[in-house]
Amino acid sequence: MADDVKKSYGAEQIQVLEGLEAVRKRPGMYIGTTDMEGLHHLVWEIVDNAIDEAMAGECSNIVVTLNSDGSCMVEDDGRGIPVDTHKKTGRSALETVLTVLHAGGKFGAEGGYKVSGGLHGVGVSVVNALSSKTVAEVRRNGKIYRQEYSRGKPVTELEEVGKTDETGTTITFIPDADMFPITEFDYETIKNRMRQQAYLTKGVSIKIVDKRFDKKYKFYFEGGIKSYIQHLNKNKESLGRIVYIDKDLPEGNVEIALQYTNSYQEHIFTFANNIHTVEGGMHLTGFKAALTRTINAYARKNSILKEKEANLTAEDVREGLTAIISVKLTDPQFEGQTKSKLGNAEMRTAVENVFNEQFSEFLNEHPNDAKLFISKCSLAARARIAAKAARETVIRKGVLEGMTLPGKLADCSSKDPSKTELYIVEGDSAGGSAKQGRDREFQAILPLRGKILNVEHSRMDRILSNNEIKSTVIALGVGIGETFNIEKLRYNRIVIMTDADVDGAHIRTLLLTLFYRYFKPLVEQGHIYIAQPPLYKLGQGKKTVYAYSDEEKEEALKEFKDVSKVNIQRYKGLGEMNPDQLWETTMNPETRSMLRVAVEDAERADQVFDTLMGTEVPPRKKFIQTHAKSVKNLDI
Ligand code: 0RA
Repeated sequence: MADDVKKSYGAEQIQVLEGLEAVRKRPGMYIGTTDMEGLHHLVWEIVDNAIDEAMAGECSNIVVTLNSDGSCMVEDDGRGIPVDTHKKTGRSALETVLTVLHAGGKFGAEGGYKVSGGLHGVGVSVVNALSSKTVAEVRRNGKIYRQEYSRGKPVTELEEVGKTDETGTTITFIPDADMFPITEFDYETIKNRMRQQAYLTKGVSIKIVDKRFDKKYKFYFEGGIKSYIQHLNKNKESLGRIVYIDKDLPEGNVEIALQYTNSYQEHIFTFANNIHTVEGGMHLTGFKAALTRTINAYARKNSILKEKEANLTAEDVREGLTAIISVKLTDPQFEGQTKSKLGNAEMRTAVENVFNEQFSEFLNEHPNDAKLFISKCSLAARARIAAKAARETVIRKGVLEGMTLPGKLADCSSKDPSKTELYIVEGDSAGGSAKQGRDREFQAILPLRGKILNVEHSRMDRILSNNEIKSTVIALGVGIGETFNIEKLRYNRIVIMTDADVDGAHIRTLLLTLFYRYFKPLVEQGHIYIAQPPLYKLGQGKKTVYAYSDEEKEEALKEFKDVSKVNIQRYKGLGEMNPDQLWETTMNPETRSMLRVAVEDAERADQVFDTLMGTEVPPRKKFIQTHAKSVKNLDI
């Protein structure tokens, strides 16, 4: 670093340098982790700042470029970070933003930055601190300015490098390899986030360009969250049109879009200042209250609900609903375990009042849509009552109590759930082999006969009347619905073991759907696995090799002396393996490999399950063709 730069720092500035040192000492405090998530946090930080400019109505184009030199460049056509001297630090505003922790846009009156969002951010300075090189270019006042930094410290003065009639900011940074074990950005991760941000910021165009792999994508949604609803519902059958509300209030901006579908699930996504409030909060509470109230009021007024009929419950009016609630406010309070719950009480009343008023107006103006919505809700109410009765019968009969383990379950002898495994096996014959081949100390076997019910198309009462599902639920021990309790899980690992053919894949998907929809914590906490039986057995004389893929088979062939005389057996089903072989290849923890099922992202997983299990056929076909092998791998 140049001496003159160092010398000119005032007392305050020295403190500033210490500030960024703290970021390098404990990066986790600022960006959570230094794994892939933390690495991408750097990108979100810069993009969020550009989005703030867009929310202020000052920016309409953002380009994120991943360069071959490992850098990420974020370009926007906002106002450009100010370059005039900042009174407190004596340095330019640009340098202050890049080197002062939490300086961000909070300039107060003198900086003139109306803080519309971005308050969640840790600040551009954190990105700078964690980058081996940062270059900031600002287009402002008819000029182009440039300054370069390394690990949070300026290495050049702020220079004027040209003229322009445009405005905007370009930040290019290379994540510091001393800070991040992995420094390669992931195109898909960035693309997904950019899609979401583009939906949430109506009218902004966000482009992602990957120079490393020659890929690019552009997002632009004139309809904002209305387009988001269309996207979320694209594989579902919708009921009526999308309701859309966008209102500026003294408390902030409230934007709501919703649409009913004929599915049984509810999907409500909430955001505050473009941050996904996973734990909900005041805006969600206000929305839910208003939804129930408005629908009941309309149904009563128009005699769709008869006098003697009970009100629709909050659950009834949310069945099959896809909704997005996005609020923007000046001083968001994020609470909860993961700081993703909006705490501002004024937002509850703001959302509740606006939605009450505008949704009533919508229902009055669109009586046909109103009828569609309400008949869906009434259907949900009738089903709820029927399902409750069915469930009570089931529970009364003790069918789900641990006492009556299914007869076909071959349980293990260990009662320590942290060590045990349950193999759910397709078919009786494979079940037989598995029962003989297993280590009965810790491995239990549950054979399933034929197909299980597609839970996507059924409600709880029907689901519980399906014998295969009932056996599975009883074997798991955790109960279902309101009786679900993960503490009662009887096995640490639940392993789906099906044949390597289309039927096997179908059964696996049906089981995954069951787990995802009704036992989500089991998926989230990594209890669900997919067994990997071999596809081939190669033999010659006394030598036997198993291959788990076509590539492996080709590799394995090379190990034999006389390649033309190798006996290759292709396993069509688990049943073709004898118990010893099944143990050795698929069940022995010393030698097997399994896939752990991970839910990367609830929204994406949900789409996947909808695509695979929903009623619409074409998207399902496309998905299976393109993603057939992309399950997370974990060898155990
Ligand atoms: C401080 C004040 C102003 C804008 C910004 C920062 C700003 C920061 C970033 C980071 C990436 N892109 C950005 N664009 C703008 C307000 C400027 C004014 O009032 O003219």
